Amino acid sequence: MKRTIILLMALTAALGTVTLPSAPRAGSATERVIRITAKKFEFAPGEVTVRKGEPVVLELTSEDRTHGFNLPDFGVRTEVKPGMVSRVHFTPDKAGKFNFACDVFCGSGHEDMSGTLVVTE
Ligand SMILES: [Cu+2]
Repeated sequence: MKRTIILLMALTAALGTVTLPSAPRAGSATERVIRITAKKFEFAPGEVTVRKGEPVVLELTSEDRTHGFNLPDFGVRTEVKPGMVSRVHFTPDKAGKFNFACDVFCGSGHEDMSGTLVVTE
């Protein structure tokens, strides 16, 4: 009986030490933050390089009017409005070069408003 109690106490202590260190969730701390500015009719930077498997958060702002940011290969899409920061989170799971583009008509020149996401192995 006494042995059972000691065992239980040991187990409780062991479990306690297992659960404690994971308490504060790292969350966005491991994400790489990439800032992209949108304006007629370009994204800056126009080319962004990330690593496959590395979680990223894109922080998009607009310098003039509402634009769109569409990166279809990774299912990423958001609107970019002046005075606001639009955040999109994703983890690239394939390497290569992928196009992103504005998909909110913003004037003549809109068709050329695009950029490249380079994902390295
Ligand atoms: Cu546009």
